[in-house]
Amino acid sequence: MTLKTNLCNVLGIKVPVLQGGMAWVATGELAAAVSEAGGLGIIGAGNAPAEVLEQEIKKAKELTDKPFGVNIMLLSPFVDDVVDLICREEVRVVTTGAGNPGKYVDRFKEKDIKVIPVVSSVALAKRLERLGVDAMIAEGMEAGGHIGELTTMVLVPQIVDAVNVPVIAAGGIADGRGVTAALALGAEGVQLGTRFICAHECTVHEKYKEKVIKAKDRDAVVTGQSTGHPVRVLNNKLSREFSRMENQGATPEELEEFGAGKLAAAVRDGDVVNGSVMAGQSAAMVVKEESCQEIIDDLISHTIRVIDELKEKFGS
Ligand code: TUI
Repeated sequence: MTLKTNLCNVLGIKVPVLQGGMAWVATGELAAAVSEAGGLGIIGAGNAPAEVLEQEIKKAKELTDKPFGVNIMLLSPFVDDVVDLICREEVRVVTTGAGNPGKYVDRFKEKDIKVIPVVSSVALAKRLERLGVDAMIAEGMEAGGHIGELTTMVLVPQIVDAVNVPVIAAGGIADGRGVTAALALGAEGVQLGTRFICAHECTVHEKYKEKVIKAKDRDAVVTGQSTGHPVRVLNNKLSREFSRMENQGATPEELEEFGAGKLAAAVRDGDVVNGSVMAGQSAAMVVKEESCQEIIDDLISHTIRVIDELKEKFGS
């Protein structure tokens, strides 16, 4: 038994599961492992220069023949170089985050690269559908990292009603119950970030994985509300210090300077005290380290089980 939706045909994947293109976390190795497992692996370009991303794309191409994607973080200073590189490398799928990718859509379409923006409002979704994007990710504020204002539960059905392209639900999904809920809301696929942080193939520092696995229900907090770029992280000394600075009226520039390099410190050096441990609310539901294949197989079998149980309970 498997789970197929139209999105699988659009993207050339076996199961409608995308791995979030997390900055610093989603390397070529992780993306390739997710694609090999039947989902869509996505490399996170984050704030990296194009040369760094080029190496990750090369790694992914060595490890898999299956389609994979690259996430463009639109606030990156290197975004134009990254777009050039993706077109040159003919990456099959692009997802975007943290802004409006409108001005790049035509260039990707010319190269037959599928474009899937993250949208956090109905207005942006409608605008991007008119430009011809292939699908959209409706990401609720349960997600980790940079977030919008609406929850997955209310954002997904509104985006589904507003557009005709396939919608992928993200934010707060960690198991088959979440996948089932997303499908019930009208999504044709799901994107998970936090659970894939704890994949064996994810190269983040072990301490980062441990912090995610130990997280409890209220440990994923939002900082940076005052900067206009709210970010969800796991509570630690850094997040408390950041909130204290915000409450004392620090300027967005001061906060940005204070936050610089902190994600890398957590991911690469394992500094989970003074580093930025970005993760979603679903961290509390991630209980062990597993392979990407185990994660995807578990998601699909759990979803099928939950749907069967629902039919038994309520179906005729
Ligand atoms: O992009 C993400 N998650 C991220 S990006 C990131 S790196 C970063 N670090 C610190 C500050 C800012 C970024 C870490 N995590 N998720 C996708 C996402 N996109 N969430 C929200 C949005 C979004 C927000 C506004 C998408 C579109 C948008 O449009 C604004 C507009 O122009 O209409």
